[in-house]
Amino acid sequence: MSSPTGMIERMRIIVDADPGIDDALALYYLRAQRDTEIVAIGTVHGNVPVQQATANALRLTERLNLNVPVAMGAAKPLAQPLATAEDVHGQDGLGGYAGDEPTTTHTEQSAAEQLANMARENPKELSLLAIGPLTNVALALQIEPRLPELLDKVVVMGGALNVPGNITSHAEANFWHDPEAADLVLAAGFPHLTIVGLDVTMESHAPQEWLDTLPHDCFPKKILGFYADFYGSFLGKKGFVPHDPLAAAILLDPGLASYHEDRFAIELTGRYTRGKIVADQRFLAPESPFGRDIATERTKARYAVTADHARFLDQLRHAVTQP
Ligand SMILES: [Ca+2]
Repeated sequence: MSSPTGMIERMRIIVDADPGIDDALALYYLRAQRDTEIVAIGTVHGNVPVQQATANALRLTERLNLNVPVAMGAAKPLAQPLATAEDVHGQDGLGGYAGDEPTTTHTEQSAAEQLANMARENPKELSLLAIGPLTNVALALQIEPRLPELLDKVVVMGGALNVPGNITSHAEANFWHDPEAADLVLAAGFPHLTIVGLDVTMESHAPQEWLDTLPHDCFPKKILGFYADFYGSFLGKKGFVPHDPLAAAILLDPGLASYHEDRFAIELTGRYTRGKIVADQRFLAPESPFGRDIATERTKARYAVTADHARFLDQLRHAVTQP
C-alpha cells in the first residue's frame, strides 16, 4: 500500500484462525514479511476445539515473539454440532509438537468483540485474514453491522468452486464447519473480499522434496510431518497443501493470483452439497431472458483461480526458515 505521500504503509492484519498446522505456517509467513504487522489474533473452533486452538495461538505468538492480543472465539458453529479435524492436524492441533502450556493468556473479550472493536477504533485501516470457519466474523457482523465498511481488505480461506471438496465430496472444510456463518459473511457486502479456495490451494501442493530442504531443527518441519502423512494417505502422494499460508500470501500480494469475480453463496440445505460455495457461472447474453438465480443481490467478490505456486513456495520456504 502507498499513502498519498508515496510512503510505504504497513499492512496491519487481524488473523482469525483455528491453529492448526497450516494456520501456524500462515503466521510464520506473515511474520517474515516486511511492511506487515499482525495486530491481533482471534481463535475459532475448526481443526481442534477452540480451547486448543487458543492455546496453540498463544504458543505460536510466544515462539514467534509476536506481542499481540489473542482472543478466544466461538466454541461451536452457529447452527450445527461441533466437528473437528484431529486426523489432519494431530490431537494437539500441531502434529504432536504443541509442547508446554503457554505462559501467556488470552484476552477477556471474545474474538468477535475484538474484531468489531478494533475495526471501529481503526476504520478502514485493518485487513482481515480469516483462515478458519467464519463463525467469529459472522458474530462480529451482528455486533457491528458496519464491519464491511470499517475493514480494508478481507481474505478468506475457504471454498471449492469448480473442484471437489475435501471434507465432503463437494464442500471445503472451513465453509463446511459453519455454512451459515460463511453465507452471512458472503452476504454482508464486504467491498474488498477475496476468497482463496481449494481451486487454487490444492495446486500449491508442496512435495516431499520441498520438506526435505528444510533444516531438521526447524519447528515448521516438525509439525508438518503429521500433516504430510495425512496428505500422503489422502492424495496418494507425499507432501502437503499449504492452504492458509497461500491465503496470507494473496492478501499481501494480490498479484500472486488471478481471479473469477462473481456473487457467491453457500449451499445450506443440499443433502450432498451442504457447505459448498456456489455462483451462477452460466454465460448469459446481455439480452438473455434467463436471469441469474444465485445471490443476484450480493456484492461481488473475487475467487482465486490460479496462482504463481513456484514463487509462493519459495517465499514460504524463506519464511519458515527465518530464525
Ligand atoms: Ca485454518
